[in-house]
Amino acid sequence: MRFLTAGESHGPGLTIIVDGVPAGIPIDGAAIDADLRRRQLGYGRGGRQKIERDGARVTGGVRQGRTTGAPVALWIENRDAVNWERVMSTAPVPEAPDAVTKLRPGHADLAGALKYGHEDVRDVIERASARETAARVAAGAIAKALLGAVGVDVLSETIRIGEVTAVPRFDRAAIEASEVRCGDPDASARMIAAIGAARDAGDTLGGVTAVRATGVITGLGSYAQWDRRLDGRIAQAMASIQSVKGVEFADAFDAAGERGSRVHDPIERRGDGFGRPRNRAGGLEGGVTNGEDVLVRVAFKPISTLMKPLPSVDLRTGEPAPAHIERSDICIIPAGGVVAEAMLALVLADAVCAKFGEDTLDDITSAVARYRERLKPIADR
Ligand code: EPS
Repeated sequence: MRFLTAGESHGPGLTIIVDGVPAGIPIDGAAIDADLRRRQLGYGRGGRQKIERDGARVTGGVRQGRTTGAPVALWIENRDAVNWERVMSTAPVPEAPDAVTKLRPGHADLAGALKYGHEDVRDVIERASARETAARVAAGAIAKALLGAVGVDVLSETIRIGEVTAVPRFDRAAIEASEVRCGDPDASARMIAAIGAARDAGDTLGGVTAVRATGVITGLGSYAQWDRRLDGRIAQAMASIQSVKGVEFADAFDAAGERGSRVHDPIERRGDGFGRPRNRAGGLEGGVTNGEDVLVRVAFKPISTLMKPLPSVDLRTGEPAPAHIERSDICIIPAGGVVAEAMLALVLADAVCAKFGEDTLDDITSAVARYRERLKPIADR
């Protein structure tokens, strides 16, 4: 299962194609839209989220509430597009729109303009924008539907905003009740205060989201080749999210400073099979899922559009000029968690299809049930 997206932040909308989706997966349009709504929420979002009412129109690959095996096509309208018709016109307009030439440090502006030879940074901003993450969340909802049918659930929780940290508890109700998607009410209040203080200072804040997949089937991914290692594939998917600068499994950066005896997870009997009393491997050993929860932490840099801009240079003149200012967010960590859920779901769903087939959901569920029967000590099979 793979997906592609197209569309600009202020163009007519976002196009999504999810290919390799097995037939027979129940698709609930309301569930896709609920995830899109979760991505729009969060204290510290910018004015854009007051304009948009993100919802996905399914335009292919689903009939009578079930996938058909054809590519799933989705469309998300940008309601803001009506305000940008002249600037975003695909046909040339008589008087060219004003060019953006003041470069924002931290955004794709400089690297993108130099790479593609653009003289108007708007050509970079529009596609580099995190607006594209709405498309990822819609694609991720299709992956979550497949995973749900085999008992896998994905959830994220904010564990850091600026200097405020929290321990993840993955209490879904508490997370969704928090304006920053942090289940600890005390930390949540302090995170909100930190975002307010950053806003007052004309500044922005980054943070960390923890993502957990439960019910993970043992044996997804492989150690046999570098590009089949699932931890590597998850890390790539996470690092591709706009603003992401770091990825770790469980608490890997802390574990790196400890002795092996404290870091590796002892193996014990659990039920008919095997289990672990702790999970510092984050559910992956040798690039293969070991049946424990997959635990990933994703670090987002602070948003790079600053209301008090950093020193920069004008792309056209080469003269010093403060960075370009445009409407943006103060903090996107609550939304980033929802995007990270989508990316983890897409990688896991693809790994499920790679192991159990990609034609029909029935083929997959019966193969998973048969396979689970042999996940026990050899003498017990
Ligand atoms: C976003 C939409 C964008 C930004 C944000 C994410 O809308 P606009 O540019 O119209 O305000 O708010 O993107 C960024 C912060 C960024 O740096 O790219 C969205 O829908 O998530």
